[in-house]
Amino acid sequence: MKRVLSGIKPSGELNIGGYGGALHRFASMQEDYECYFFVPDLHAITVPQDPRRLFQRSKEIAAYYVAAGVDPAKATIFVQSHVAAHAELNWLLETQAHFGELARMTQFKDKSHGKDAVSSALFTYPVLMAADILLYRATHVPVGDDQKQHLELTRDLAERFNHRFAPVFALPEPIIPEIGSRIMGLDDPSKKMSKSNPNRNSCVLLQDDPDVVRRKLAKAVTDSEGVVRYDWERKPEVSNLIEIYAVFSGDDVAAIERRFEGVGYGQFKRELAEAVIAKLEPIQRRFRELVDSEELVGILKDGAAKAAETANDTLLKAKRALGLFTIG
Ligand code: AQP
Repeated sequence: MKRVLSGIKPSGELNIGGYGGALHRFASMQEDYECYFFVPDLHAITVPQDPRRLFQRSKEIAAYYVAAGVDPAKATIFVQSHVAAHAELNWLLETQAHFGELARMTQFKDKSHGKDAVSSALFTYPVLMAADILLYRATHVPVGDDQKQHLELTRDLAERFNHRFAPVFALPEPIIPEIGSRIMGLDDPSKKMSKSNPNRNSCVLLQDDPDVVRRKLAKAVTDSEGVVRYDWERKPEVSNLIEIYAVFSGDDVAAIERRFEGVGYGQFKRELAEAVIAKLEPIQRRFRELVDSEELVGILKDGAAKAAETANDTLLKAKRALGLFTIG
């Protein structure tokens, strides 16, 4: 059975980067895989979070999963901190992870750069990510470009554990989509579009009104050539907008280039905005119904119970393999 695990951190308001890299594929994935979609709230707190906002954002991310078409009858939707096995397996795997390999993680280097007080949890974040994946014996993990290194570490830890103790874990394969795996900031195509970027014009939020979407995309940086061509080397700004267009329209890059041949950036950006708005509108409608509803609480309770069954089974096997004194 092919099994997928994926999640989006409740570390800020969801933007079209997370949509392109993750959310927009969730609904179709549930047809081909047994899917676990979770809200990684324990990951979010590796950097400071406002507690009230974190609470609300965790609900929001879960509501977006359902609003974007994930069916709780087909996929398991849950919040990471509702399943205690994540924190437990994290600890077991930390005993197997090497300081040096964690120190090589580029995301840690980026996120800790220039900061005085960095939590030790930010450093060990990839081990928790490995625990998330290995608990469910996920065979496939959809990841954006930036997460490839963490998935490699997951495979290394799984192999190390299986070799030293017993074959408890499955080795996951990455699914890196050709389109949408790196959506960059609208203000600066050298930086990933990110929830924690304080510049609100750097991204389109999933909850932005149509006028805000139009304004932000109209302001997105471009070059002065005036040609809609996909070329990350020479035209990163325009390539980024083409990438977003491809995610939201479903068209391939060549078709987009043909469609906008001889047309200026103004027209391209207007049509891009309409494509984004058309996809977001139904998601926003369903999101508003769900976000503070009992229906969502019910989905998450059922999801946590289902997730815990699989997770606890793996955790018990890992504990036994390590020689911990298990009872029951
Ligand atoms: N800009 C992006 N382009 C493509 N994929 C992206 N992802 C996130 N941003 C982009 C992918 O979405 C999945 C969920 O990501 P996440 O929210 O759990 O973590 P993140 O990558 O750290 O996201 P942010 O927005 O940058 O959050 P902060 O600022 O809080 O760290 C992942 O598969 C990710 O690759």
